[in-house]
Amino acid sequence: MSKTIIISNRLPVKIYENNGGYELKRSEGGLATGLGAIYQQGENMWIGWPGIEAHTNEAKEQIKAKLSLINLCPVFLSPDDISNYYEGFSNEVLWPVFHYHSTYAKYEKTYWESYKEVNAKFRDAVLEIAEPDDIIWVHDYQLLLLPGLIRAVYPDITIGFFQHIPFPSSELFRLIPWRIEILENMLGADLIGFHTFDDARHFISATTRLLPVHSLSNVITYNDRPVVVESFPMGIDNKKFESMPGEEQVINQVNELKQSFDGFKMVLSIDRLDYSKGILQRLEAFDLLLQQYPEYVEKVILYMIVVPSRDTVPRYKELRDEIDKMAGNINSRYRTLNWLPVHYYYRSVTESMLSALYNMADVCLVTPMRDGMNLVSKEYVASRTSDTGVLILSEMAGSAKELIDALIVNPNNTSEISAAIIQALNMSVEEQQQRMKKLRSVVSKFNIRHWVKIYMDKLNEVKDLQESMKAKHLIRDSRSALEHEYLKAGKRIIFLDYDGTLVGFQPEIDMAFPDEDLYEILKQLASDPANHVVIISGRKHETLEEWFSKLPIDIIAEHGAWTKKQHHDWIQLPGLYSQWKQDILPVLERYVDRTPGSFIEEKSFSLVFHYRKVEEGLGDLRANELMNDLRFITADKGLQILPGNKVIEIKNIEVNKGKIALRWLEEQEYDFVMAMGDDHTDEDIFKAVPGDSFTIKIGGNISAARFYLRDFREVRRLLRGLTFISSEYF
Ligand code: GDG
Repeated sequence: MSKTIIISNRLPVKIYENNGGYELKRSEGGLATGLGAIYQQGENMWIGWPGIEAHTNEAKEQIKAKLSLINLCPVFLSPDDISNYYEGFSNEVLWPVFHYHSTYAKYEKTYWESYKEVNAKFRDAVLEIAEPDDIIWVHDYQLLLLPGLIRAVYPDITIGFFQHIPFPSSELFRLIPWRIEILENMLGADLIGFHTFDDARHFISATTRLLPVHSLSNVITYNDRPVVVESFPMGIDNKKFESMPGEEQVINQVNELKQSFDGFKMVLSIDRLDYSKGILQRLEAFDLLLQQYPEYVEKVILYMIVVPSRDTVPRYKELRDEIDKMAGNINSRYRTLNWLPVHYYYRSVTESMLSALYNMADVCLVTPMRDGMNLVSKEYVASRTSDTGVLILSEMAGSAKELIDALIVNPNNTSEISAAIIQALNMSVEEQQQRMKKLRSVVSKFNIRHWVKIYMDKLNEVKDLQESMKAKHLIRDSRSALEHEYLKAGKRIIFLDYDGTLVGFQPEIDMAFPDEDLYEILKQLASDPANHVVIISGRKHETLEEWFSKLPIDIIAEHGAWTKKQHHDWIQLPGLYSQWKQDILPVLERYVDRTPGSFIEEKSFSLVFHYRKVEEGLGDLRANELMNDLRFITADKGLQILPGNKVIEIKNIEVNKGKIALRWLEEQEYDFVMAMGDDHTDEDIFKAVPGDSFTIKIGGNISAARFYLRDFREVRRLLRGLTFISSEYF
């Protein structure tokens, strides 16, 4: 039976040395709870760094044995690994760039080398226990290379990847010197998850801009494998936070807090020490409030917990010093005999104290500069069983996308934050309850178990999608079936699209002319008396005439508006008109005027807007705009708007590759039909021809064709192969 393996940098456990042995304490974090339902079952496993250095093999074995009792498996890291892979590459390159602090990044080659080595260490640990039909779920930015490293060994294994921190705009991501390797390896996963739609969007645009890959909505096809990119906003263990206020220890702590802060409104702030959390700006906003509204002196306190984190890194130490200074400065300026404005603690607190604080706080102030999600905001909401209290939330936190009934602020705008604090302090109980109820229902519905379930369901769905596409891959394996049918047939018809099928995609349309190799293949193919070869293209008939009229083949131009049978003249499809062009042309010209790199191609019965040379992204934007505009203008003109590969074609509705191909099929009986094409227009042929035809999509996206080939080179190889077998046979 297949098992599930979870991998993250850190195992969800704390290990202590005790009397020459080791003691374990499970982590109580939300992720550990959510994934507990998975990794604690049967043979399933969680692999990660145990957070402790083992100096001897004996120590390693002891730790390993202890962890294996609770389905955990350690990857031991050396002090060098920690300082280069973890503190270095993960926290001094990826963390700052992904949190939009790119100027803090230190692009050290040694960090990168270590990052690669440690990701390979994790891969080795996975390979020790993984089998090809297992499900692998990799977590977070420390292990971006792991999906690709595992995929290289097990090409068909199921791999999910989830990133807990933001994915930045491609303009920031591209600053990283090793961006290509990072993206390629992330694409080793089948499903790539982020907290928000914006992160997913940024990732898709980074891949399509930096790698030669295409995306269709949220599916990126990489090495013939569809990779799905989606947002899965992570939730918390809401039940735990809802029930804790009823526990005796929490009740006692709340009572103690009440005694100490009797008569004061409490604004709560809890974060790890990090420049992404906006702690200094928050203090500034509180300072501003006291400065501008002295009536709040002796009325409100800021209870601020900063949990120690990474403070061996100089940047973090500096931040800590600045927070110390600023908190001290506010206190020294405003404190009175009975009142201290900022209660600042640089330490972590117990879970029960955390719950007591969530319960005590009239306002929870969460103002990160950037945060993948931010669980503190959700924990505060879940803890407010009375439905009172106000959450002030930064629009830069992932959770702001869901918690829309909070007071949403820009964390850089200190006056907006201080105004929000005042609004919160003065909010009526009714309004508090209205807002908090809505917030609580969101947090309760999208909880951590729900998150794990929808992620896993989607991962299975992606695998099914890949399986369904795999049938089409079979052109390699079906080659013998194809050859068998080909040899058996007495009368064959072969429809060949031109651009993208027989030749590669060129930046200039006129550069994509046929070469000697192609002529040779077509000549050979057409020389077999059993073959009827038809080039069926959207190109102008004049161009196709120039290129192919000397070959013993039929030609269909402009998607069927013009046809030419061997030894005959060109015939125009009757009943077509082109007066409509004078209305459409000015519209297209307007678009060309404001879209550098685009141009118009005029054919007898169609107009084409080309944008293959337009800046990535802008072209698609203009194409969408243009399609919307044209929809109205073309409605009553019997025209069709046809989006293709970096083109939009406007043509008579009567002109259709499928319809014209059928005419050929009606004229003669064929016992072998093959059709190849790469874009939307070819789908009409795939649908029109008999179901047992060999329909082949070039490029491998979702299609009505039965098979696919990767590119024009594979097409040529296949066609050349067919000419050989028939000549050998006869
Ligand atoms: C990363 C992403 C994303 C905090 N202080 C204490 C304490 N905590 C707990 C909180 C909360 C957790 O730590 C902090 O989680 P956050 O989400 O707020 O932030 P990061 O640690 O930066 O987490 C973040 C998250 O991954 C999950 O995907 O949301 O965006 O940066 O659970 O309660 N717990 C205790 N004492 C403390 O003093 N016991």
